[in-house]
Amino acid sequence: STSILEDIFLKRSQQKKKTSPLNYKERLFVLTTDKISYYDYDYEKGKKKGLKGSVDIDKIKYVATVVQEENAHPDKMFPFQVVYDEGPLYIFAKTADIRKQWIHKLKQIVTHNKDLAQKYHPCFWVDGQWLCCHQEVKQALGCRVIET
Ligand code: 4IP
Ligand code: ZN
Repeated sequence: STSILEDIFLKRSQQKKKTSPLNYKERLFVLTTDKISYYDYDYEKGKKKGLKGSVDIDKIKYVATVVQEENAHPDKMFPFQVVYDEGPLYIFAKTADIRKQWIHKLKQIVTHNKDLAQKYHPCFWVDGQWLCCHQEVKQALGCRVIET
């Protein structure tokens, strides 16, 4: 399907395994009506290389900004989260406007998803806990009601 939005963002590793490193990679994100995919990007050729991962739109539970961490690096000023059954995918936009545009579009696309969340975590999951509510289980229910 055709792409709705494309942008190069920094993303945090999802740490699907307990032993996965916490790191950040620049990826080309492509949003279509059924998937959000991210690719390795070749700056010299100005085109995308291999597919690194994707999230099916119908698995998404909510999309929201994330409260930025104190003393956040300038590259990490505008985080947003795409939460699905595997947990949160943290993405960092370069500007507030681009972040707003992606969240707006994503919310539109997921409107009719089953099992949309009613609560979320406004802050990051770091070092085995949610910075917002200090719960120590990644799957813990959100601590803030989503305003619609
Ligand atoms: C990788 O670290 C990359 O950050 C991956 O991101 C990430 O996968 C891996 O997390 C993480 O271990 P190294 O490159 O140092 O191995 P990308 O796929 O963008 O390259 P995600 O799941 O975030 O795509 P795990 O938890 O998937 O292993
Ligand atoms: Zn919380």
